[in-house]
Amino acid sequence: MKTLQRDSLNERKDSSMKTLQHDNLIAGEWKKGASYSPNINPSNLADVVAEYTQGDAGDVDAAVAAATAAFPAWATGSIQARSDALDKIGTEILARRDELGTLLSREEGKTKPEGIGEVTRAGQIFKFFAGECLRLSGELLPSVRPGISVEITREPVGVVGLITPWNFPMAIPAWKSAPALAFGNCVILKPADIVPASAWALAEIISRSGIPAGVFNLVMGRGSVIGDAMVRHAGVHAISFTGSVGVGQRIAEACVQGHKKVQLEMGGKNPQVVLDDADLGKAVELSVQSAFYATGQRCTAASRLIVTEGIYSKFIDAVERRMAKLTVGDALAQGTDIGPVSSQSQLEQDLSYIEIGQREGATLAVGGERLTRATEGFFMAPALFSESSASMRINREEIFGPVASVIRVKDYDEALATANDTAFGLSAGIATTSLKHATHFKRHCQAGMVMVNLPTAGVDYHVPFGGRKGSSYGPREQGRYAQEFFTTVKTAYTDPN
Ligand code: UN1
Repeated sequence: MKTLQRDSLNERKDSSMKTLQHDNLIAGEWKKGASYSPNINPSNLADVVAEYTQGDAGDVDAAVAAATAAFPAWATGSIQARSDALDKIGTEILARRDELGTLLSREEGKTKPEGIGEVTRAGQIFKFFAGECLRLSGELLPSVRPGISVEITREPVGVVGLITPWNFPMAIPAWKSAPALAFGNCVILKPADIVPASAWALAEIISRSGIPAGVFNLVMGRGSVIGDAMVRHAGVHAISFTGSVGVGQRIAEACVQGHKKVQLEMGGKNPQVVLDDADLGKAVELSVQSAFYATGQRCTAASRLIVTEGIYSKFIDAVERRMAKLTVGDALAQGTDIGPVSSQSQLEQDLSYIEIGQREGATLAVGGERLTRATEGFFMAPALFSESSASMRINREEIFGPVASVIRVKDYDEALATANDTAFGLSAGIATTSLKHATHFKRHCQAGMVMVNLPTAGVDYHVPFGGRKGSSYGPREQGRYAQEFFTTVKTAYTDPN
């Protein structure tokens, strides 16, 4: 598909149309990087959203210098000014949610309602942290030594680097940037290479919010260049990353060497348990939602449907019927349920797992093939494997596409053991009408988030987000808990006499 991308570019040049070029935001100024790269719509490869600059290590140096210079005044400045700026950003995002949601869907490929929903979430996150920065509190304790007091306060960490993935081009930049800024840090945001438009739009809104120059910087470009320079830069004090396990591991190692705080959100292989006593209609709906919406490209997606034998056949039949009604197509077209896969390399990975699953002996019950539509795009039919077993690669490795497999189990105990039989631990769901099993599952599943009769994906913005085992590392994101990562604790002793 690389060739196709080049073709569409040549076409554009031949017709000498002028494509808009977007620059990095460094020290309050828009700065050109070394080159420009086209942002291509995965629903229509002939559609170039715009061109975005590609920075280099020198741009990271400049952004760190700007953030370092801006930090003292921002860190100790008015929390009212911070709150007002965050509120203004949230208000503008919400007012422009249709336009920004459309842009997001055009560059990433999730459907327009999903794009608008994500932008709405981003606006709400800024509003939430506009309040949260006024509520940052400490503790006052007596010392074990008479007459002395001890104050425990939270201070900003310093210059923080935010490295965000392509599957939530606006919500994840928002949920890392908003708490970072709320608690007095200076930010360098490096969005995923294939989705710069939403992050650029966010940076442009932030640049007009009253936040001083240098407090928020955007450096676009390749992870191997910009991300690498950020994690190795001595002037960066913390890195918050969402992305793959492999990259997360390398970032963690570099951060430990450089004594940086680090927060990682990585993969998932989330189980959705369905018990015999589940409400079948509900179980089908939430499984299809979790597995295939947003094209399955969510670290919270359910990819292992663990079903007890009494409901197994009914469940498979009903899921197949439901999947037959899904419309796969252009993300911006009305009536599309499932947009395209976001990139050629992701599509290749998804299709390779269809082969792997079949080779391993799972039954491909529905879908799994590449689809053609009116425009050239990365369309794929959502795939369901049945008769799969827990040891197969399709049930152990994160695929990150519209692919789910069903595992048949005897009873609740086997379902729980199978749910926990994974290297990951982000989200876990159970569909049941049994209070006893729901209660037991909430306590005993090894995941950071548990959903009872709800999809594994699609979380609230005001409560902690994160997982266990190979999924996450470091403090939780979001909600009040975000202060754990974006502040550092100071313990002050006073003898007033
Ligand atoms: C959600 O399910 O609502 O990258 C959010 C991801 C997660 C976000 C999921 N960090 O898919």
